[in-house]
Amino acid sequence: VAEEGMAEFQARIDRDEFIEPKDWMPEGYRKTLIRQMSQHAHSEIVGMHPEGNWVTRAPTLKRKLILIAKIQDEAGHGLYLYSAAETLGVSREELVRQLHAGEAKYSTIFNYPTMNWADVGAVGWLVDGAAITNQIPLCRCSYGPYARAMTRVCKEESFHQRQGYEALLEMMKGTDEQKKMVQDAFDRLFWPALMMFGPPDSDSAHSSQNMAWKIKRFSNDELRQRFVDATIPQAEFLGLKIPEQIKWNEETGHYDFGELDWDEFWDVVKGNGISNDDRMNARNEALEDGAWVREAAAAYAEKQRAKSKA
Ligand code: FAQ
Repeated sequence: VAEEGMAEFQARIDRDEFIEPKDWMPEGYRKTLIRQMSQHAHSEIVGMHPEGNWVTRAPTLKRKLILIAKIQDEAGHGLYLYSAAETLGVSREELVRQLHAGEAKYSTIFNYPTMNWADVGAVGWLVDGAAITNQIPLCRCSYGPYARAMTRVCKEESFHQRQGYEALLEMMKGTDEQKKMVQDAFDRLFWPALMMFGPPDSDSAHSSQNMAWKIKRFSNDELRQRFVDATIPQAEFLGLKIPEQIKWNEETGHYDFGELDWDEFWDVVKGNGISNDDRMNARNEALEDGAWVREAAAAYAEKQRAKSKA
């Protein structure tokens, strides 16, 4: 029976049908989706921190408003994703517990600090840009609630990407010092942004099964290449100096960019990045600081329940 179920499940996937929460699914499918969706949700929530660092120091009222709106959007993305993950039978409390206990992963990129205002623009341009490249195919992933959440998330990320690029364009019209800040942000954040796509295909443990289940539609390396090809012309338009190892390859019709520092990547995954501790401390402090709000809300709900019974 299990084998028949599996064959029918794969046949549905092959017909490009969406799998919905109450449908039968293999345990491995459920598990890998909970893993990926929760890591994705955690990334959205932890991703609020590097930009949150700049709300009080945004250079103008307009930039501050845009930044606050963007950070709120990221919180919203985290909430859609936790809700979508809950349809697989895990609670949001449990997922958040795993994050705070250091048991769950989130994207390595958010363990790099935002050192100057240009970094905030670069997060929008490069980090949201990489996120969209990875997430557009997820709008067609086989699990319905995840695919539907991604449709809205991608629309919002597209605004985030443009606002970041526009902030940098503005700085590139400014003083030499401002131009240097943009170059510095690009030099530091470009490579970590490429690591958002995950390890090389040869080291990607989940890829082949997740491609067969159409959770993934393209491999880590394919999406990374797509992002490099789209981003280098944008960097040139900004007037940035492109790293020497990046070269247009006439034969392949793509940019070559050499090997990334995968030791650094795994080191950050393990928790040893520059900002890993800061991010987790900030999350844990926020959890403690917010305890009274949760207690008050629960007490109020209990009171209302008692009243409606009376
Ligand atoms: N960081 O076998 P694979 C955003 C882990 S959202 C940390 O290739 P898979 C919005 C991976 O989990 C950014 N860990 O794994 C925003 C696995 O570990 P496990 C987040 C990573 O799942 C913008 C192991 O390595 N987006 O930025 C990373 O097939 C601005 C082996 O890897 C998503 O999560 C990494 N970079 O492919 C917010 C998108 N890469 O679980 C605020 C959804 C890999 O076995 C401000 N996720 N690992 O212990 C995905 O598409 C996939 O999960 C991949 C990885 C492509 C990330």
